Amino acid sequence: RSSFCKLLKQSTRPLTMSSIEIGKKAAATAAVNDWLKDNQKVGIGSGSTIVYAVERIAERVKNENLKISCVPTSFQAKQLITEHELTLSDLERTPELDLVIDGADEVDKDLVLIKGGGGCLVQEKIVASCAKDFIVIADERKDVKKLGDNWKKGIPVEVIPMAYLPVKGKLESLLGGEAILRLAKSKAGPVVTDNGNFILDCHFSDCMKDDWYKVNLQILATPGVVDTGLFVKMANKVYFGTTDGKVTTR
Ligand code: ABF
Repeated sequence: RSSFCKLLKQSTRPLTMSSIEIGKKAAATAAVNDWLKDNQKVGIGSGSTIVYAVERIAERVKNENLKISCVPTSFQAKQLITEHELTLSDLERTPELDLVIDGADEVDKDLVLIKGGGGCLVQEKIVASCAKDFIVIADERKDVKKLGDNWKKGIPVEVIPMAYLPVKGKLESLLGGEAILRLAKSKAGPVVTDNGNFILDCHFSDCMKDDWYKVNLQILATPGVVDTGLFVKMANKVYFGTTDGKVTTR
């Protein structure tokens, strides 16, 4: 009887993707369909939405016999590229990119982004800065009126480990909120980035929301800061996918 119940449970379990995943896949697929062209050099972002973009890139490379080389923004991205048998490159061989596709944690009405929830903000910003077109893909939860509306972790800031405490104090006075050292899931110690650095998740007061360009420069001026997860005036276009598979762009 118990095995019959087990079977029944299995057969009635919904096999569909979660609605959030539908949105991520729709945004990623639309962006790759619109932007990927033969002979391009493409930067590959990090996170969960980019997985769908890489799947679509691999599909198009195979079906249309495209020649594409890919530059990763993280160890995860590098693995995705090789797992999908795409051509792996780097910024030494390919310093200028046609296109970069990446996810985001939040996107505001002016296409200012918060990135770095996955801890890869430095490489993501470097790679994005080398591209002619920087295209962002996200599910609709990431679309906000003002940065900080949904993303409660604040602005991720990568810091040199020996400087994290003085930087924390300076950023707390600058931003008017707490700068929290990001801990590993096990809580055994800080998260260490692909560059061997720490991350401070910096909460900010409401008045910061008016001039992200200036806020970014102020954070960067603090010795010990490597870079911030604020991407200002970088994205060309953002694709948002909805839970029913529709896509809107900005
Ligand atoms: C990377 O992945 C990050 O900069 C951002 O934090 C995150 C977005 O992740 P997901 O696609 O899983 O929402 O792009």
